[in-house]
Amino acid sequence: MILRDAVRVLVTNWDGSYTVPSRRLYPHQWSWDSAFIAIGNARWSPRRARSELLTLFGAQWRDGRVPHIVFNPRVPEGSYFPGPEFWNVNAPSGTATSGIVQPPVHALAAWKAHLAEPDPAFLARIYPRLVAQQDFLRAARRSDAGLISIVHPWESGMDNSPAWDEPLKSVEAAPVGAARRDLSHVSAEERPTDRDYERYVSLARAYRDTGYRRAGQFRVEDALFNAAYGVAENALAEIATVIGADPEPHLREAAAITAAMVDHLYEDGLFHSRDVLTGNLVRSSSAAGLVPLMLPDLPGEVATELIATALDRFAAKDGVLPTYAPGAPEFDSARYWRGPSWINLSWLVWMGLKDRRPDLAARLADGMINCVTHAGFREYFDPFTLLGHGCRDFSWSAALILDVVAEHGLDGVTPTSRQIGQELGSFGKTDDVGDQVPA
Ligand code: 9WN
Repeated sequence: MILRDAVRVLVTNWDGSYTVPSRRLYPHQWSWDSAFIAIGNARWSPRRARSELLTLFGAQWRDGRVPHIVFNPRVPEGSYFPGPEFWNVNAPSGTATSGIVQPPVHALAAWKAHLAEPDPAFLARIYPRLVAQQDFLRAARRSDAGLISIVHPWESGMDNSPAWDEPLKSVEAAPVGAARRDLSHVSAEERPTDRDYERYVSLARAYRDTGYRRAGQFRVEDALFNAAYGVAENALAEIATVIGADPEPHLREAAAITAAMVDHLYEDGLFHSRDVLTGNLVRSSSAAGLVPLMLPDLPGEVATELIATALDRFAAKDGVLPTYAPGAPEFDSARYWRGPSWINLSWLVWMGLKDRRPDLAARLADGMINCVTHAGFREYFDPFTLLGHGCRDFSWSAALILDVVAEHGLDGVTPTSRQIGQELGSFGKTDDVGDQVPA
C-alpha cells in the first residue's frame, strides 16, 4: 500500500518530463528535489529518473551552474515567490531560472539511476554536465581552505536552519510585503518568520544585482553542501569508469575535500559550517553535520565519533532523526528545518550508516517508514509525535521511501524491483503516459 501511495504522489506531481516538489507550495522544478525524486523513480521507472535529471540539466547555465529552480512558463507568476520576474534570468535554453544553486546530489542520483537500469548512453550524456556543475563550484565558490561556499541559506537546502541565525545577523532585512505565497498553503508557525524571509529576499536581490557574480553578506562553508560535493566526485569516478573516462581526478578530489572538511569544519564529534566572512566556525547542532558519514574517505575515528553524536545528541537509536538536536535551545519540533525530521536528511545519514552501522541504518529506515505510515507523505514530521507538517504529497518524501523500501524492505520483506512493479498494479503503464522525455 505504501508503495502504491508513494507512486501515486509521484505520478500526480509529474509534469511530463520532471516532477514538482508539491503541486501548490512548489509548482516548478527544484534542483536537489529532482535528484532525490530521480533516486526514488529509478526504483520503478528508470526512464522517468533519467528524464528528471536531463530536464534539470537542460537549464544549466554556460558557467556550469545548475539553478535551484527551473520555472514552468505555464505557471502564473504569482503562484510562487520569488518567481521568474524577481530572478530575472533566462538559461541558455531560454528557460527562466533562479540564479543560486543547491547541494550537488545529482551525480549520485545519475549513478543510482544507472544501477537500477544500466544505461551507459545516459551516463555519457550527463557526465560532462555533472562535471561542469562541479567545475562551477570550484571556479566560483572555492576558498583557500579548499572548501565550497554557499551564498544564500536557500543554497543549503536547509533554508531556515538555526545554523544560519548567526551569519544572517549582518544581512539587512528588505520588506517583502504581501508577496509571500507560502503562508497561503502552510501555517506561519511551520514556516520561516517574516524577518528571515526579508533577509532571504535582500540577499538574493544583492546577488542578482551583480549578475549573480558577487555574493551579498552571507558566505558560508556548509558541511552538508561540501559532503554532497565530495560524494558527487565519488559518483563521478564510478560513472567515469563505465564510460571510459579517467576516474582518478575524481577520487583525488573526493579525498581532498574530505581532508579539508576534517581540518576546517570538524569539532567535538560534529561537522559545522564556517563563516567565510569572519573566518569563524559556526558551532551549531544541525544534523547537516552528520552527512559527512557518506564520505568513504572519512577517517574511522571521526566516523565513530559522529555515530556517537548521532546516538547521543540526535537520539538516532529511536529511529527518527531530527534536523536539529532536541536538547539545543533553538530546537523547534514543528518549524521548517529547525528541528522536524525530513526524509531527505534522514536518507543521507542512512546512506552514510549502511556500511558503517547496519543496525542503526535499519532503525533509521524503519523511522522514515513510520513517519510516512503515520502521517502520509508530508514535507516534515515532528520527531517525537510523528505529526506531519508543511505541505502534503511532497515528492521527495514519497520518492526516497521507495528507495528505502527497495533496499531495507517492509515488515522484514525486501521486495525486488519486479515486486515493486507488481505492487504498483494499475500504475504499471503510467511510465508510458504523458512523458516528454528529453531527446
Ligand atoms: C526555497 C522545494 C524546496 C526545497 C528546499 C526547501 C524549500 C524553498 C522555499 O522547498 O525551499 O528554495 O520556498 O521554502 O527548504 O530544501 O528544495 O521542495
